[in-house]
Amino acid sequence: MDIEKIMIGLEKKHPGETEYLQAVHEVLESIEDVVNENPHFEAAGIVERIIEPDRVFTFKIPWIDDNGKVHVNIGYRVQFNNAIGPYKGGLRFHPSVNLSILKFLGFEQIFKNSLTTLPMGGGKGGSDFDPKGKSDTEIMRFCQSFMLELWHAIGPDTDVPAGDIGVGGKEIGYLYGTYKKLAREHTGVLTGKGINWGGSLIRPEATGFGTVYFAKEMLKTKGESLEGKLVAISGFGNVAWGAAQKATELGAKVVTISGPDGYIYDPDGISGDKIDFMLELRASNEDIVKPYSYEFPEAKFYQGKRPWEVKCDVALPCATQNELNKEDAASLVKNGVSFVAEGANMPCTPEAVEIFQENKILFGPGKAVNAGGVATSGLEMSQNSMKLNWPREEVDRRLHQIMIDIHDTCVKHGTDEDGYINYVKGANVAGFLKVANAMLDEGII
Ligand code: NDP
Ligand code: 2IT
Repeated sequence: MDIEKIMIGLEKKHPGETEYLQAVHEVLESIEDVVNENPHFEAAGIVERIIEPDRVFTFKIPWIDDNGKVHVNIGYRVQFNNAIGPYKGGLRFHPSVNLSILKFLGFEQIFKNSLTTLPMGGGKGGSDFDPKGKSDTEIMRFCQSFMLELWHAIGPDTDVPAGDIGVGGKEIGYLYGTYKKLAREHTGVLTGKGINWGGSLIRPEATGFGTVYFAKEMLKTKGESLEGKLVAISGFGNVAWGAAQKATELGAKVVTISGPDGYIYDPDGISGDKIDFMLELRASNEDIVKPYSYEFPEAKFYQGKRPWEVKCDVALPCATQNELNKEDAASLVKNGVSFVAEGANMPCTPEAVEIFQENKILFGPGKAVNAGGVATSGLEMSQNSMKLNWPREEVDRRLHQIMIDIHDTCVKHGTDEDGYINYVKGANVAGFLKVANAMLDEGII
């Protein structure tokens, strides 16, 4: 396989789609050996076919604000690959959203969903709509307009969207209500639903919990546990709070959270009522973490800075893509970090990942580490199909086991000759093999 040639061709077709090209490049580097060892993959054009989405929907979303003013946003759904199950992946509402970002997320989702062991293909969607500062009725009207276009393209056995940045339980509710009205059916077409209308227990905290379950397994390979460890977390959204809660429960001390305005360092640990306050901050729709330092004076706020300058044993980037660069990685290494696990999707730049790996620091990539979110979405789909609800303990037990299994799969496919576990390689190879073999079985289509 000639990676350079494939990348040049892809860039020519999709100029400027930097995040998408970055994600593809990383996967190609990891799977180069298995593709070369399996000429039937090349003969069937598996790589060329897996790196292009099956189709992309783009649509206009007009909506009216509370003052009667008309706004127009752009909506997307990228249906990337359905070789092993219906397209599955979140919706992101954020002003930075563009096709490149959604294609990178949809591409990553193929391998992540494959790793979960559940039958789900890869997809992603969203809009450049900014939910920040919008009233509930504005968000509702926007979601209704979004679904008016999208509902034709999705279905419980076709494509099952969920949440991501800017899309939580509230938005899923409005989207679901609109779908139900248009399709005249009550099915598991979205995940992350409310518990009274088809949702699964544990789904809200699943990504954060899964992240920590995975990190726990990483520590175990070195004979260590989270007990007494200092943990730095970025972000303060859905993934960050679940991770903070579970890490604390397992005996670690979480010393940072962050928002776009800067980060909070709390030497006493962010736990209990402090996590509740973190959730209040997030619900305020203002997206700032500074008020935490007014509420808890022992905590310090660092304006415009990222948490990667603090001393910690474990770093969990849980905010957004490319939020941890090579300088941040060098600073973490200097301060003695031993484990880095990505709660967000692709938060570490390729240069940062290289620094961690060169220094033999165990590094878990998002597609493995944060797969607990979509895995629990898969469990929600199973419950919807069976028309029953599992208790909290049952969902948590399954989630935990799935994370242990993903970890073991990464170790199996990613352990180098010197014993270092290259989780990036392990996740990409294992995720790829299952999908590639399914594509082989299903023919060139
Ligand atoms: P949320 O919307 O709950 O939280 C993300 C928050 O982080 C946003 O409010 C955003 O603020 C803020 N943020 C953005 N950039 C930064 C930054 N540089 N530093 C600190 N904070 C920032 O989203 P989630 O928690 O759901 O998602 C976080 C990450 O986890 C994303 O990468 C997502 O793709 C990934 N993920 C989510 C899953 C899920 O189930 N929700 C599953 C797997 C992965 P602002 O709007 O101001 O930028
Ligand atoms: O990035 C992700 O895996 C998610 N945002 C969750 C997707 C899902 O379908 O639950």
